[in-house]
Amino acid sequence: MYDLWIGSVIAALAVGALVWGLIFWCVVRYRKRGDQLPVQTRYNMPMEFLYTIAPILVVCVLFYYTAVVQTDVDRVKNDPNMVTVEVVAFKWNWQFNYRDGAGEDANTVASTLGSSDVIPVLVLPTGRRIRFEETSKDVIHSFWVPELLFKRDVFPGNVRNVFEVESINQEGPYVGRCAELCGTYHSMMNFELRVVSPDEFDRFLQAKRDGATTQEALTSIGEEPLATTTKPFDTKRTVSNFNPSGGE
Ligand SMILES: [Cu+2]
Repeated sequence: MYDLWIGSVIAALAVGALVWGLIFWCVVRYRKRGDQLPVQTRYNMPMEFLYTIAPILVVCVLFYYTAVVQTDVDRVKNDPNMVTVEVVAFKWNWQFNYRDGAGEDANTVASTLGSSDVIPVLVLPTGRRIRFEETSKDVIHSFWVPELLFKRDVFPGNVRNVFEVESINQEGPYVGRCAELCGTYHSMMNFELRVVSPDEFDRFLQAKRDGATTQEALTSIGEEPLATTTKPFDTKRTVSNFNPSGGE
Protein backbone atom coordinates (compact mmCIF):
# COMPACT_ATOMS: atom_id res chain seq x y z
CA MET A 1 0.00 0.00 0.00
CA TYR A 2 2.86 2.31 0.86
CA ASP A 3 4.57 1.65 -2.49
CA LEU A 4 1.28 2.17 -4.34
CA TRP A 5 0.80 5.45 -2.52
CA ILE A 6 4.32 6.69 -3.30
CA GLY A 7 4.02 5.56 -6.94
CA SER A 8 0.66 7.33 -7.31
CA VAL A 9 2.06 10.55 -5.86
CA ILE A 10 5.03 10.44 -8.24
CA ALA A 11 2.69 9.80 -11.19
CA ALA A 12 0.42 12.68 -10.08
CA LEU A 13 3.39 15.04 -9.71
CA ALA A 14 4.75 14.04 -13.14
CA VAL A 15 1.37 14.75 -14.77
CA GLY A 16 1.10 17.96 -12.76
CA ALA A 17 4.56 19.15 -13.84
CA LEU A 18 3.74 18.41 -17.49
CA VAL A 19 0.42 20.28 -17.31
CA TRP A 20 1.89 23.27 -15.45
CA GLY A 21 4.75 23.34 -17.97
CA LEU A 22 2.32 23.38 -20.90
CA ILE A 23 0.24 26.12 -19.27
CA PHE A 24 3.25 28.39 -18.71
CA TRP A 25 4.65 27.62 -22.14
CA CYS A 26 1.32 28.59 -23.75
CA VAL A 27 1.05 31.75 -21.64
CA VAL A 28 4.47 32.90 -22.86
CA ARG A 29 4.42 31.55 -26.42
CA TYR A 30 0.90 32.74 -27.32
CA ARG A 31 0.72 35.96 -25.34
CA LYS A 32 -1.02 38.97 -26.94
CA ARG A 33 1.26 40.60 -29.51
CA GLY A 34 -1.04 42.97 -31.37
CA ASP A 35 -4.62 43.89 -32.04
CA GLN A 36 -5.24 41.23 -34.63
CA LEU A 37 -7.42 38.41 -33.36
CA PRO A 38 -5.79 34.98 -33.92
CA VAL A 39 -7.59 32.18 -35.73
CA GLN A 40 -10.38 31.06 -33.42
CA THR A 41 -10.77 27.46 -34.67
CA ARG A 42 -7.82 25.18 -35.19
CA TYR A 43 -7.01 21.58 -34.45
CA ASN A 44 -3.84 19.66 -33.82
CA MET A 45 -4.28 15.97 -34.47
CA PRO A 46 -1.27 14.63 -32.52
CA MET A 47 -2.17 16.84 -29.57
CA GLU A 48 -5.80 15.71 -29.48
CA PHE A 49 -4.72 12.11 -29.79
CA LEU A 50 -2.26 12.58 -26.90
CA TYR A 51 -4.69 14.15 -24.50
CA THR A 52 -7.28 11.46 -25.18
CA ILE A 53 -4.94 8.49 -24.90
CA ALA A 54 -2.70 9.69 -22.05
CA PRO A 55 -5.44 9.98 -19.37
CA ILE A 56 -6.84 6.57 -20.38
CA LEU A 57 -3.36 5.08 -19.99
CA VAL A 58 -2.86 6.77 -16.61
CA VAL A 59 -6.21 5.46 -15.34
CA CYS A 60 -5.46 1.93 -16.63
CA VAL A 61 -2.06 1.81 -14.93
CA LEU A 62 -3.41 3.16 -11.62
CA PHE A 63 -6.35 0.77 -11.80
CA TYR A 64 -4.09 -2.22 -12.45
CA TYR A 65 -1.78 -1.56 -9.49
CA THR A 66 -4.71 -0.67 -7.21
CA ALA A 67 -6.46 -3.95 -8.09
CA VAL A 68 -3.27 -5.94 -7.44
CA VAL A 69 -2.66 -4.29 -4.05
CA GLN A 70 -6.30 -4.47 -3.02
CA THR A 71 -6.56 -8.17 -3.83
CA ASP A 72 -3.42 -8.76 -1.81
CA VAL A 73 -4.64 -6.72 1.18
CA ASP A 74 -8.08 -8.39 1.18
CA ARG A 75 -6.71 -11.94 1.03
CA VAL A 76 -7.65 -14.15 3.97
CA LYS A 77 -6.01 -17.50 4.62
CA ASN A 78 -6.95 -20.23 7.01
CA ASP A 79 -3.62 -20.31 8.77
CA PRO A 80 -3.87 -22.47 11.92
CA ASN A 81 -1.02 -20.50 13.49
CA MET A 82 -2.67 -17.11 13.30
CA VAL A 83 -3.94 -15.03 16.19
CA THR A 84 -7.65 -14.28 15.92
CA VAL A 85 -9.11 -11.18 17.56
CA GLU A 86 -12.75 -10.27 17.60
CA VAL A 87 -13.13 -6.49 17.52
CA VAL A 88 -16.40 -5.37 19.06
CA ALA A 89 -17.23 -1.69 18.65
CA PHE A 90 -19.94 0.13 20.52
CA LYS A 91 -20.87 3.71 21.36
CA TRP A 92 -18.22 4.79 22.34
CA ASN A 93 -15.50 2.27 23.01
CA TRP A 94 -13.97 -1.05 22.02
CA GLN A 95 -13.84 -4.61 23.24
CA PHE A 96 -11.13 -6.95 22.00
CA ASN A 97 -11.81 -10.67 22.33
CA TYR A 98 -8.98 -13.18 21.87
CA ARG A 99 -10.49 -16.20 20.14
CA ASP A 100 -9.51 -19.85 19.98
CA GLY A 101 -10.28 -20.08 16.27
CA ALA A 102 -11.82 -18.35 13.29
CA GLY A 103 -15.50 -17.58 12.84
CA GLU A 104 -18.57 -16.91 14.91
CA ASP A 105 -18.55 -20.35 16.53
CA ALA A 106 -15.10 -20.04 18.06
CA ASN A 107 -14.80 -19.16 21.73
CA THR A 108 -13.44 -16.12 23.48
CA VAL A 109 -10.56 -17.08 25.75
CA ALA A 110 -9.68 -13.62 27.03
CA SER A 111 -11.08 -10.15 26.64
CA THR A 112 -10.17 -6.47 27.02
CA LEU A 113 -12.88 -3.88 27.48
CA GLY A 114 -12.31 -0.13 27.26
CA SER A 115 -13.99 2.32 29.59
CA SER A 116 -14.19 6.08 29.99
CA ASP A 117 -11.24 5.90 32.39
CA VAL A 118 -9.04 3.26 30.77
CA ILE A 119 -8.07 3.18 27.11
CA PRO A 120 -8.36 -0.40 25.81
CA VAL A 121 -4.96 -1.84 24.86
CA LEU A 122 -4.97 -4.51 22.16
CA VAL A 123 -1.84 -6.64 22.65
CA LEU A 124 -0.59 -8.54 19.60
CA PRO A 125 2.63 -10.38 18.69
CA THR A 126 5.16 -9.65 15.98
CA GLY A 127 5.85 -12.21 13.28
CA ARG A 128 2.47 -13.95 13.33
CA ARG A 129 -0.51 -13.67 11.05
CA ILE A 130 -3.35 -11.72 12.71
CA ARG A 131 -6.99 -12.16 11.84
CA PHE A 132 -9.43 -9.42 12.80
CA GLU A 133 -13.15 -10.21 12.93
CA GLU A 134 -15.19 -7.08 13.41
CA THR A 135 -18.69 -6.62 14.67
CA SER A 136 -20.61 -3.68 16.14
CA LYS A 137 -23.22 -3.49 18.89
CA ASP A 138 -25.03 -0.45 17.54
CA VAL A 139 -23.98 1.74 14.60
CA ILE A 140 -21.21 1.65 12.00
CA HIS A 141 -17.75 2.31 13.41
CA SER A 142 -14.39 1.94 11.71
CA PHE A 143 -11.29 0.23 13.07
CA TRP A 144 -8.27 2.31 12.19
CA VAL A 145 -4.63 1.98 13.16
CA PRO A 146 -2.95 4.67 11.04
CA GLU A 147 0.43 2.90 11.21
CA LEU A 148 -1.11 -0.17 9.56
CA LEU A 149 -2.14 2.10 6.63
CA PHE A 150 -5.49 0.43 6.90
CA LYS A 151 -9.00 0.98 8.15
CA ARG A 152 -12.02 -1.26 7.95
CA ASP A 153 -15.63 -0.46 8.80
CA VAL A 154 -17.27 -2.29 11.68
CA PHE A 155 -20.91 -3.11 10.93
CA PRO A 156 -23.79 -3.93 13.28
CA GLY A 157 -26.08 -6.91 12.80
CA ASN A 158 -24.89 -10.28 11.60
CA VAL A 159 -22.00 -8.92 9.61
CA ARG A 160 -18.51 -10.07 10.54
CA ASN A 161 -16.10 -7.93 8.61
CA VAL A 162 -12.89 -9.96 8.39
CA PHE A 163 -9.41 -8.91 7.39
CA GLU A 164 -5.96 -10.28 8.07
CA VAL A 165 -2.55 -8.77 8.56
CA GLU A 166 0.36 -10.84 7.23
CA SER A 167 2.53 -9.91 10.21
CA ILE A 168 3.51 -6.88 12.22
CA ASN A 169 7.25 -6.40 12.10
CA GLN A 170 7.99 -3.79 14.71
CA GLU A 171 7.24 -3.93 18.41
CA GLY A 172 5.81 -0.89 20.10
CA PRO A 173 2.65 1.08 20.79
CA TYR A 174 0.46 2.33 17.96
CA VAL A 175 -2.53 4.60 18.42
CA GLY A 176 -5.87 3.42 17.07
CA ARG A 177 -9.03 5.36 16.34
CA CYS A 178 -12.61 5.08 15.19
CA ALA A 179 -12.73 6.44 11.64
CA GLU A 180 -16.48 6.49 11.06
CA LEU A 181 -18.57 9.29 12.54
CA CYS A 182 -20.62 7.29 15.03
CA GLY A 183 -22.13 9.87 17.35
CA THR A 184 -21.44 12.42 20.06
CA TYR A 185 -18.22 10.92 21.49
CA HIS A 186 -16.87 9.46 18.24
CA SER A 187 -13.69 11.52 18.48
CA MET A 188 -12.91 10.02 21.88
CA MET A 189 -13.09 6.40 20.71
CA ASN A 190 -9.37 5.77 20.83
CA PHE A 191 -7.51 2.57 21.59
CA GLU A 192 -3.92 1.40 21.54
CA LEU A 193 -2.34 -1.46 19.63
CA ARG A 194 0.63 -2.76 21.62
CA VAL A 195 2.89 -5.06 19.66
CA VAL A 196 5.17 -7.33 21.69
CA SER A 197 7.38 -10.35 20.97
CA PRO A 198 5.60 -13.69 20.38
CA ASP A 199 6.98 -15.00 23.67
CA GLU A 200 5.68 -12.00 25.63
CA PHE A 201 2.36 -12.31 23.87
CA ASP A 202 2.00 -15.95 24.95
CA ARG A 203 2.76 -14.97 28.55
CA PHE A 204 0.31 -12.04 28.33
CA LEU A 205 -2.46 -14.29 27.04
CA GLN A 206 -1.74 -16.92 29.68
CA ALA A 207 -1.94 -14.28 32.42
CA LYS A 208 -5.26 -13.07 30.98
CA ARG A 209 -6.57 -16.65 30.85
CA ASP A 210 -5.55 -17.06 34.48
CA GLY A 211 -7.80 -14.16 35.38
CA ALA A 212 -5.48 -11.15 35.36
CA THR A 213 -6.76 -7.81 34.15
CA THR A 214 -5.21 -6.44 30.98
CA GLN A 215 -3.23 -3.93 33.06
CA GLU A 216 -1.91 -6.66 35.41
CA ALA A 217 -1.06 -8.91 32.47
CA LEU A 218 0.81 -6.07 30.74
CA THR A 219 2.78 -5.34 33.91
CA SER A 220 3.65 -9.04 34.26
CA ILE A 221 5.43 -9.03 30.87
CA GLY A 222 7.27 -5.80 31.65
CA GLU A 223 5.06 -3.52 29.58
CA GLU A 224 3.45 -0.21 30.50
CA PRO A 225 0.04 -1.08 31.96
CA LEU A 226 -1.77 1.90 30.45
CA ALA A 227 -1.90 3.27 26.93
CA THR A 228 1.05 5.50 26.08
CA THR A 229 -0.05 6.88 22.70
CA THR A 230 -3.36 8.35 23.83
CA LYS A 231 -5.20 9.05 27.04
CA PRO A 232 -8.83 9.14 28.17
CA PHE A 233 -10.64 12.31 27.20
CA ASP A 234 -12.60 14.47 29.55
CA THR A 235 -16.07 13.98 28.10
CA LYS A 236 -17.71 16.60 30.34
CA ARG A 237 -20.85 14.52 30.19
CA THR A 238 -22.30 16.20 33.26
CA VAL A 239 -21.77 19.73 31.98
CA SER A 240 -24.33 21.43 29.78
CA ASN A 241 -22.37 22.55 26.75
CA PHE A 242 -25.28 24.42 25.27
CA ASN A 243 -25.85 26.91 28.03
CA PRO A 244 -22.70 27.11 30.13
CA SER A 245 -23.87 30.07 32.20
CA GLY A 246 -27.28 28.63 33.00
CA GLY A 247 -27.89 25.78 35.43
CA GLU A 248 -28.68 22.20 34.49
CU1 LIG B 1 -17.07 4.78 16.46
